[in-house]
Amino acid sequence: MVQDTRRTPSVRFVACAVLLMAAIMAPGGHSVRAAVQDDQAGAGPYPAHIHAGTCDELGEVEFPLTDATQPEGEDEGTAPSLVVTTSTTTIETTLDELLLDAHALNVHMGADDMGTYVACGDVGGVVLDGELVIGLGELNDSGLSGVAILRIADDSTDVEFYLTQAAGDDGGAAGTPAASPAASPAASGDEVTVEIVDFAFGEGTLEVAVGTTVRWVNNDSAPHTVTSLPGGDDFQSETLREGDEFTYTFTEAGTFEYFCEFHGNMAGTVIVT
Ligand SMILES: [Cu+2]
Repeated sequence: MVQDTRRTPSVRFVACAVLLMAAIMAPGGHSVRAAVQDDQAGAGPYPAHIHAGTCDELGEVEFPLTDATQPEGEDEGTAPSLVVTTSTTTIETTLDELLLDAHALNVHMGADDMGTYVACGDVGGVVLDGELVIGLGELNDSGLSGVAILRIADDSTDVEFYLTQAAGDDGGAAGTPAASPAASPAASGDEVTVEIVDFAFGEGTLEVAVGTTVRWVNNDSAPHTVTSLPGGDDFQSETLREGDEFTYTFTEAGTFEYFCEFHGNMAGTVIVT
């Protein structure tokens, strides 16, 4: 068992892993999600690779893996599970060769945000009955963790992995109110709310009068920040988890651009007049 501090299993990770293994092993556990939920947090697709090196010190990409996506099909069962994405790839190397040097399975936020890593696992541990099971730990507060299975297949290796959003972060349809955008940003002298949902800041651009207080509410299961450009000089929120808020009062006219530190492609603008 490979153990290091970064992978010391948090309660959340263990909960996820247990849920995942239960889901994987449950007979007939073909809980699939409807396409409607594709834009849900945690739904991917997530690009992934096996890199040389470790999660702490990633090297070159050695084996690209297929993107992790949700299975398509009809929902079955009486209640939806947490969002799960999966990926299966056969790579042209034996498991023995792979284990000779350090390797890590690293997962990225998306094709347009390869710079943000969401989960990673070092390739090592007990090989039992031709299979090595590794844990994929959360990175960058993505809320995503999972399990990968590397299976000996003749002269190649089948790599399969599962990712899920942390339990409680996203209970599926029931937990989060449907996006009924209260974020139709009307300019007002008092307070305007921007809803953070589906990895976006409301409608992106907001126009307000000088003196307006803008209130950002994170309705995503993923954590975000509200960070002014450049460098959070004007305003900088703490990490906003689901349900958290951040407010800032704009006392001067101008154009204020901001972004999320975890998701570089999440950006917004406040135009103050
Ligand atoms: Cu974000």
